[in-house]
Amino acid sequence: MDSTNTTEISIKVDQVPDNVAAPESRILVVMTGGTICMRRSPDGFVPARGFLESSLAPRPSFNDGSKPDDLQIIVDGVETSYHSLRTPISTYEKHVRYVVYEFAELLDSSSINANGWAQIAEVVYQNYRAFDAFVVLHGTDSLAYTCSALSFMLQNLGKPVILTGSQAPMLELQNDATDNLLGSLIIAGHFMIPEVCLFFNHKLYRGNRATKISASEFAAFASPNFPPLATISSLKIHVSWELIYRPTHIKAFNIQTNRATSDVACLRIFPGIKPEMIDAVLKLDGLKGLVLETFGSGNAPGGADGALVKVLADAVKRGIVIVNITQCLTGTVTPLYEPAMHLKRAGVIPGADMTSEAALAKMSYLLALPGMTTEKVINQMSVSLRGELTEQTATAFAHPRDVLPTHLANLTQLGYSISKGDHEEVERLLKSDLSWLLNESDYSGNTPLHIAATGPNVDILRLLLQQGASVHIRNKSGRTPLFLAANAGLTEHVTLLKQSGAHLHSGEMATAKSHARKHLDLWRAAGA
Ligand code: ASN
Repeated sequence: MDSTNTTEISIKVDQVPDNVAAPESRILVVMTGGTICMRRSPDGFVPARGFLESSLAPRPSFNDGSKPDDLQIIVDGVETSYHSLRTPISTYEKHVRYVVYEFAELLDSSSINANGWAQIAEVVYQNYRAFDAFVVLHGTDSLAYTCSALSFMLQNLGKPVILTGSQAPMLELQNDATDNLLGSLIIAGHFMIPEVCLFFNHKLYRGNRATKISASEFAAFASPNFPPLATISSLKIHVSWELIYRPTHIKAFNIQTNRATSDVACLRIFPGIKPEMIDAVLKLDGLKGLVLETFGSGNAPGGADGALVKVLADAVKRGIVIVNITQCLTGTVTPLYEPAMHLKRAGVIPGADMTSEAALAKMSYLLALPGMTTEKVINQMSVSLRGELTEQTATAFAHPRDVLPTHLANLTQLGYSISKGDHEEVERLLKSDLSWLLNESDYSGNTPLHIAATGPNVDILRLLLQQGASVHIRNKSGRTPLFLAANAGLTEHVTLLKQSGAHLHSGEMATAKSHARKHLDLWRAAGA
C-alpha cells in the first residue's frame, strides 16, 4: 500500500470527519500564580483569582465571543466543569480552545517547592488524554527550576507542556503577559513539540536549558548553551524541528513525583572559600547530593595541601553525589586545567553544559527514582536524559539552512519505503540523521507514523516509535495513527501504539464508537 492509498482509506471511511468544520486544539491552562495574575494592593502586587474572567474574557485575541461549552477538568480524581474560551481562527486555520485551572493557593514563585511541582505534574497526568497540550502560568523567579524539574518528572511526554509568566501583570496597561500567553497558546495549539518548554519574549526554549537573566527586562530568560526551539516573528513561527527532543521508548506517558528538594544543595565557589565551609554543607543531615558552582571550565581552589579537594573526595566516599557546574553562562565543564582534573579524580562529576537549575533538578529526580544506586545516579548525571546537556562524545551535526526540496524528497521516499514494508530502507533513511522528519506531514497531514500504522510491517512501526515519532499528531481529517490502525483491523499495530501511550482523540471518539460494530474487541483495545 502506498502513502496515497492510506490517505484514501482515512477519507473514505469517514465521510464527515469530526473535526473538519471547526478544527480546534484543546489546551489546559494551569495557573500557579506569579506576576502574570497579580493585582495592585496596599501591600504591593499580590496574586489574584478569576484570571479567565478578569484578564482573558474581555480581550478579543483570547475570546472570539463564540461561548463554547464547558470543558471537564480532573483534579484529585474528581471531574468538574470549567468555563472554556476560544481564540479567533489563527493563520494556521485553527482555533485554540482552552480552560484555566487555578491552584487553590496562588503562589509568588519564590515559594514553590517539590509539592508544587508534583501538583502541576498530577494535573497534567490526570488530564493528559482530554487535552492536546498544556500551558502552565508561573512566576518568573523560580520558573527555570520548575521547568527543569518537570522535564524530568514527566516521563515519555508526548504532548507540549509550555511554561510562561510575565514581568508585568496582565491587568497593567503596559505588559508582556498578553504576548507571552498568546504565543504559548498558539505554539502549544499548533505544533507537536513534546517537551517541557519555556516561552518568553517571543522565544520558545527547552525548559531545562533556560535560566532567568533579568529581574526587569521583558527579555527575562536565555538559553545560553542551546538555541531556541522556536521563535515568533511578525511573519511566522519558525520551529527548529531538528532540535526537538522526542521520547524514544515504547512506553506510555507517566509521572514521577516522589522527590524531595531538601536532600540536595547548591554551593557557589569564591576566591578564598574555606574547605570547612564546604565540609559543613556536605555534612548536613540527610544531604545526598551537591551542585558545586565552580570557575570557568570547572576549576576550584585546591586549598592549602589540597584540603578542599580532600573534603570533596571524603564526601564522595561517603556516597554523596557531587556535580561540577560552571558559574559561566556559556561553555562546558571539562578537565582542561589541573584544578578541574583534581576534582574529577576526587570523584566529582563533570556536569558538562547543564545549568545549575537543571543539575539540581536532575539530581533530586534521580536520587528519588526507585531502584537507583549511587553508582547509577553518577552514571546518569553525565548522560542526556531530556536534552539537558550536550554529551561530550556526541558529534555535532547541523542541517544546512535551505533544506526544503531535499526534505520533501526524503519524506516522500520514507513514506514509500514504509508503505512497501521495506524495513531495511527505512532504517537506512533514518540512519542518515533524518529522524527529525518523523513528525513532518505530507499534503494530507499524514506523518510517517500514520502510514506505518496501516502499513504491512509492524517492525517499521516499532522502529519509528523508537526513533521518537509522535503518536498524537492528527492528519487533516483529524485522525490519529491509532484510529487508522484500528480502522484497518490491525491488532498488533494497535497494541504497539497503545504501549507507546497512544490514545484516541476526543474528537474521533464518536466515529470510533460507530465503527466498533466491526472489530469490536480491537476498537475496545484502542480505547473506544
Ligand atoms: N515574584 C514574581 C514571581 O516569581 C516575579 C514574576 O513573576 N515576574 O512569582
